[in-house]
Amino acid sequence: MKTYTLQDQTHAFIEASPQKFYFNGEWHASEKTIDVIDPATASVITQVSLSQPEDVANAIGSAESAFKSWGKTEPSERAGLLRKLAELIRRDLPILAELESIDVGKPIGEAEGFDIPFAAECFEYFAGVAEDTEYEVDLGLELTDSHTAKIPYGVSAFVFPWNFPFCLCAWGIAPALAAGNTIVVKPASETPLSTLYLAKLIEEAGFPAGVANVLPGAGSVAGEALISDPRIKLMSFTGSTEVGRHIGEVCGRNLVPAKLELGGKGAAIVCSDADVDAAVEGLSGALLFNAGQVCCTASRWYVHESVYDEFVSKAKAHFESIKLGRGLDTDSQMGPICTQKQMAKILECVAEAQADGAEVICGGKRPMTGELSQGFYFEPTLLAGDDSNKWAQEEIFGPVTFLIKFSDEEEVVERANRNQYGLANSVWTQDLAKAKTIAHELVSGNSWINAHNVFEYGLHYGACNQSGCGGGVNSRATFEGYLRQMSVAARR
Ligand code: TAP
Repeated sequence: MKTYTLQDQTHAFIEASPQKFYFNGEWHASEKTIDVIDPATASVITQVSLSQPEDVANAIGSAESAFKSWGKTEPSERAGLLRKLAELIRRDLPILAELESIDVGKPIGEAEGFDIPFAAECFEYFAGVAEDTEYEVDLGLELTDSHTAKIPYGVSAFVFPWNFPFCLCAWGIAPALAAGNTIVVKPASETPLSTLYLAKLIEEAGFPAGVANVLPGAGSVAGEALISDPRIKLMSFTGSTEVGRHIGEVCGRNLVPAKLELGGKGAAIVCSDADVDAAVEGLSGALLFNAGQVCCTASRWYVHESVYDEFVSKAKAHFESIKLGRGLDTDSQMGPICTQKQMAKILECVAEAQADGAEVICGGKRPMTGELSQGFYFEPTLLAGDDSNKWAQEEIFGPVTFLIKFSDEEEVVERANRNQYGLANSVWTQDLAKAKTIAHELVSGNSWINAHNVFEYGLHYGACNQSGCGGGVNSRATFEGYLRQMSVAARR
């Protein structure tokens, strides 16, 4: 086993405890703090100062003042700062990857190979979009000399979850800043470290004071203060459907547009003519990535009866071969669950699924001996049964999937669509024409073919039903969503 040693700069960052929060170009602290826990060992990494409602109010005030000039900057100036930020993220990639690995529990290779570089790319992508957008579009009408002007909203508020703190933050704030909005960000209380480090880089890149503000704080205190402040002009939330519904209600009262990116229970349909090895590898890889704490993962696997036994035995062998371990041990293939609370929830869901008739084909437990018993680990788990089981339909958010045997391809699409969510599904078949038909029939924001978790900047990633509304991420449409349209007209 190769154990990774943290860089001196990472040590220096976490030793500056309690970490301060950042607004109006300055670092602030409150008397209240929270312990940041390493899920691999349940030990305290550092402490973070929790922002209070008055801090949030002051941050919104500074973002409102900063908007007066930031909203009028040339797109090329904003793009230059975003590219500088991307350059700094790449420079400090090892530090950011280490922070993400110890805070979330994910294997260091995942953080180095995906979370951090993909976030840097996001700032570069939206820098380019900001530069090649037409901000005044002539309407060519007969009775009026008129055009549409695209204008940033003003202060945009962001609340993020704990599963991909750095990457999701980039997906949210890059288009908002590129479009000329100012931002106030509340990261999840469990995983604030990489977002606080990002604030340091934002400061170093030279963004004017007040343009970008980062305030960790409790959802029920700082989060409530942020979402309910009437000075915010746009709300963006990524997290659970339950909290998303509450935020939608609060924003509705203030008539603030809300972009809600919520939970999911993706289906994968493995047809009789699928390449079984590729399906097992692709779906297992997608499910076990980030220990299954991925909103868009597939956790209902509908497998055709003709390939079911082969598929299940290969998936079981794959799941049982996965090496659990600390994110910093470079041979770990899956890390711990991010929080103790989430680990306890997964255990409960599996027990309920079993009580409701599901068979546990492998996993279903947390390791209770040795080093792993100290952390929040959970074994890769295959459940099998009927899709009427509650946990075949509701999000578990862990390395657990539900296998369902089917016989009729037309009927299975209808069954897959009988679910409250609408985030991401996939279809597995060697018949590409059939794949496209099924992909279109599946009701979701994203339909993938012979792959699961497909991301590229420019490819819109959105949601429908209980998985969210009001936006989506990663495309030109996302950028346009951070601009309001105004008509300017004179009679001819
Ligand atoms: P939540 O419990 O919903 O928490 C998300 C964020 O909301 C946290 O920062 C939390 O603060 C804050 N919050 C809680 N109550 C609040 C309130 N009353 N007002 C304002 N903010 C409040 O979600 P989670 O457990 O962190 O994340 C897992 C969920 O996120 C899953 O359902 C997953 O599917 C979803 N998710 C969706 C996506 C997309 S793109 N659709 C991506 C990732 C995750 P505290 O941390 O202080 O509690």
